[in-house]
Amino acid sequence: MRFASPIALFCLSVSTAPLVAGESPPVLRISGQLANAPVTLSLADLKAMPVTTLETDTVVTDGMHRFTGVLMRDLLENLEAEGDIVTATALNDYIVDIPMTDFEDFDVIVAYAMDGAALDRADKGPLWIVYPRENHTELQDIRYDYRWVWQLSQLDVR
Ligand SMILES: Nc1nc2c(c(=O)[nH]1)N[C@H]1C(S)=C(S)[C@@H](COP(=O)(O)O)O[C@H]1N2
Ligand SMILES: [Mo]
Repeated sequence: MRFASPIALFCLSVSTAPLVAGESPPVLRISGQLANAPVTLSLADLKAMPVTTLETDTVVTDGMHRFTGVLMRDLLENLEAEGDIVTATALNDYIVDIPMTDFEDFDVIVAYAMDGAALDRADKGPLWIVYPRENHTELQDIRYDYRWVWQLSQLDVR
């Protein structure tokens, strides 16, 4: 594990079981205006944070699905992120700017599982930004659809 500091940070601010460093490979790099940048997190790091589940449909799947993950708001607060924009990058080099206000206004999650199964790389995984579009009609809009970054690999706060 190259960056040990995020683990210490999460232990300080989140009351969960201690993490085992190096248990799984990095899946998410977070850079930019943080207390301690960059931070590289594994799935184990994310799973050790408070869990949020969200039931919603999506524009690319049929019917309702139950997503499991971490609130973007919690993740960014834990890292003491300060900024107006989060630039999200995916494994397929898709890039989109997301206003920080989205995470204050809505319970947006970084999902690592759908319907109880891990999201795999061949199908939107390992991480997918998921909006609670079922609960907010204003989110049922193309402006938000393109912020549902699948195969998420990086966040840059500025
Ligand atoms: N990684 C990644 N995420 C992405 C995209 C993409 O090309 N790559 N397309 C975005 C856009 S433009 C939309 S409308 C939604 C749905 O895209 P899809 O139909 O290509 O799955 O996902 C968003 N997330
Ligand atoms: Mo799109």
